[in-house]
Amino acid sequence: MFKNVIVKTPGKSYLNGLTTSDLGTPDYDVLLKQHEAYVEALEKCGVAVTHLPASEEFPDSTFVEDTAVLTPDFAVVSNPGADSRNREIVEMEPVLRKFYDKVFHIEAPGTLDGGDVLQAEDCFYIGISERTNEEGARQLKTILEGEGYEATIIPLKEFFHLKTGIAYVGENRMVVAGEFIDHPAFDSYEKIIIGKEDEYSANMIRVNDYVIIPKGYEETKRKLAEAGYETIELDMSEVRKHDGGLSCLSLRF
Ligand code: CIR
Repeated sequence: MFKNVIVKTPGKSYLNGLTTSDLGTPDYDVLLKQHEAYVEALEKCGVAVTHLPASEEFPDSTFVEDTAVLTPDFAVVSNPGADSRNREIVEMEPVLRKFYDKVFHIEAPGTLDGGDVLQAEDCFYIGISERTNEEGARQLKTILEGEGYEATIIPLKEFFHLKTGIAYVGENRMVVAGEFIDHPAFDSYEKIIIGKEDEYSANMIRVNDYVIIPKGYEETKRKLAEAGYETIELDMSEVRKHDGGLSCLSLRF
């Protein structure tokens, strides 16, 4: 069960943020509405929402997930791999300290984005990506193992972040797309397989009694219903334009 989430309103500078997509320029007003709907959905899931104001200095800072890795007992402040995003952690750490006494850090030359970290019960999976390097992954693995968790490092082949293509929805079930469908690291899980066309919908979040999924993926919705999950669908169009998904917009703990 998650009790808390942290979110941050997107600033107008979001339009100048990083993206590799060719989906066009985000509409800021629509983005704000989509973010509001996201917060409402989280409230429906029964979590307390810490809602941070927009930070114009950091165009991508609404993607709070990348700044930390959180467990019930401790926080790990990440060291984001994109230069323009790295100092987002300076704004986030004081917020985390309100909830946590035990705070670890990923230190340079290690880099790590929270989007590359997936938790499934007591096991963590850490992707090595364009943003998370081997040193950052190794540091996180050492921290997690020192605290009694298991951690497996997964070099990525295609996905942007690890969680771009995989989600843990509880009950030993992994939602997998692309390179993770046949990845041996996930063989012990029951898999919900997402086809190429629906790949974007693999970035979903289980929050207490609901699974929040992007709107417009009927097959994904059907597969989750078949597995017994109640879903909430959200339009993510303006978030997707800047390579973001449902997990990126919150820290859940
Ligand atoms: C970036 O390039 O960093 C942002 N435009 C998107 C970050 C998405 N975050 C995530 O997948 N955890």
